[in-house]
Amino acid sequence: MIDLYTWSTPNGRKVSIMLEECGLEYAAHPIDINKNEQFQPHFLKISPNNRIPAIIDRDNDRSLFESGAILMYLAEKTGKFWSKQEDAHWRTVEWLMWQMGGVGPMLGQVHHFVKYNKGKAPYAEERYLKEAHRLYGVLDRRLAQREFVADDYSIADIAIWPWISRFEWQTIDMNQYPNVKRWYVAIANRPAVKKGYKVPKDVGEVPMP
Ligand SMILES: N[C@@H](CCC(=O)N[C@@H](CS)C(=O)NCC(=O)O)C(=O)O
Repeated sequence: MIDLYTWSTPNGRKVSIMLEECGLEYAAHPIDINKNEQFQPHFLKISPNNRIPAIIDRDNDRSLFESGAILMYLAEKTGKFWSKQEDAHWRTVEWLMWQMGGVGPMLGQVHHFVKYNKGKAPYAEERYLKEAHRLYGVLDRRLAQREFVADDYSIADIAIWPWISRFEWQTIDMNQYPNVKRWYVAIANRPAVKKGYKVPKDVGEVPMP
């Protein structure tokens, strides 16, 4: 049994999608970041960086924060979505880190400046939109050669996909990135993804390009 502390955001959805994909039993506990619930002392004990998501694995009482670490932990626990074959294993890590270091932080800034604070900082909008297009281009070129980013469907895809699901917020026309679009739609149609997307609350269907 896993306790998941989360909210309806890309980083939170990575973990609910992974839990659904692995078929693990879990209970979702909403941490409403719009109400600053991420600063509650009980949450800070397991997530000292005051950010969702975090988990507690009740099988061993281990707690973890940082979505990338949680995905790796759940993949190791279940033996799913992270190849043990050496090349595929490290390709998965490579693209997972690409998400954690690039896609998340940069697209997060696009949401901040372009979606929520449009017109306040034109240079920031230009910079982060340019970076968003660069990252979509990198992903598109990668997916031109393969079905998924690493080997088979993996924690790298599970980490990247929820950020791409905000393509409308990012003002991205997915037709400019046909390989990303094909990959995005294929993953969006997975039952576990549709279910995990609605955790901790149903805010509508997965956006389709
Ligand atoms: N690197 C972290 C980022 C987590 C993160 O930025 N979470 C956001 C929601 S997507 C959050 O909790 N924000 C609350 C805050 O900024 O105080 C991870 O991947 O887990």
